[in-house]
Amino acid sequence: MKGRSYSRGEFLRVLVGAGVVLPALGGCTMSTTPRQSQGGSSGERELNLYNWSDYVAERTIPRFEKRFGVRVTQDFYASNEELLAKLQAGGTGYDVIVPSDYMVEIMAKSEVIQPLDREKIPNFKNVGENFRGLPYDPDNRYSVPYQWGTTGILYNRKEIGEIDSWDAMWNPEFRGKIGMLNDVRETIGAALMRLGYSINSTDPDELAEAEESLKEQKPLLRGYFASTENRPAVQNGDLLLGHVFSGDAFLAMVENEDLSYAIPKPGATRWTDNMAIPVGAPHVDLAHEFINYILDPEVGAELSNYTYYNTPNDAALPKIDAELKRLPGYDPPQEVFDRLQVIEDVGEATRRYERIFTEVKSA
Ligand code: N2P
Repeated sequence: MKGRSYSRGEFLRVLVGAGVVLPALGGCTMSTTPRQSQGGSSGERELNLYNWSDYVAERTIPRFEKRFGVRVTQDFYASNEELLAKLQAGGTGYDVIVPSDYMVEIMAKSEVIQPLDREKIPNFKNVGENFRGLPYDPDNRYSVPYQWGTTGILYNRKEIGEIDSWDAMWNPEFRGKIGMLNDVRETIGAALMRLGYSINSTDPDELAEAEESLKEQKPLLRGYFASTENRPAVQNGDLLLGHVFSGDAFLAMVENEDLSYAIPKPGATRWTDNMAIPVGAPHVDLAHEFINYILDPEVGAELSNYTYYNTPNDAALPKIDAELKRLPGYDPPQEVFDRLQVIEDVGEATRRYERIFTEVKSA
């Protein structure tokens, strides 16, 4: 490394290598610009971004601010449902949000996001064929892809040996050392897939079985469902197995070679996250500029080289770190890819999912 463009993992390794102690390493979220009320008298342009935690590169935002003479404020969420609830409560002032596949569809149907002006997003041309016109937004009317990845299990291979199925998360041997995501669709989805059902099942019997199986698993969990906490907990040994998004797993693996990532059998999630503009966004033009900026090849590559997620940007692909491409599971081989499932809007059954998750959590 030449000391200029570290990805996050590399940057951390350099610090650790230099003997710098990072007590907060596990739980840290990236530096954020605190959300501020309006009222700047300078006439400076503002953009309000609401994104998943740990989901931009260190330089993504500062560079945009500089290049466009803008001030960006950022807030963070840990699930699609948290994002939706916030928007439905109204008056958020957000300009750009980053929902996953099924949530784009839900938001478009419930009119909380607005159609994009594609003329203002010339870099859309960089988006790969496989990431355009996906079923949740067939004409990319409301959304353009941001990053993609899988959801699986980050685990301590040295302690428990190689694993390849969801059953490991239900193994009583690992009691107290298992962490599932606090995510209604991912967590019920894991239970459904373990039982051999579709992640999008709306069959009441299959869902009841998934509920039973999550209730059976619950005493084995560390105690609570968590999202951003699972990675650091596996890193510090509090968990042996954590249900995580792939980028989180890869970040942990480059820090500690005892850790591995499983894309479990018989099925696991493949997701695409997307940029969209809420209805009522105060800075719609600037929101388009931001979306276009993210789709720049350089910016897109930098983003994925830092977060360790995959890029849907074909023009960015040649700039993705070779080290990253070598990580097992980063570029799933065809036979693994074939068992991945995409979460879809389940319509009416959404309420049933919500009820099940609430009951599992309070069981
Ligand atoms: C980033 C979370 C990735 C989003 N911390 C999963 N869809």
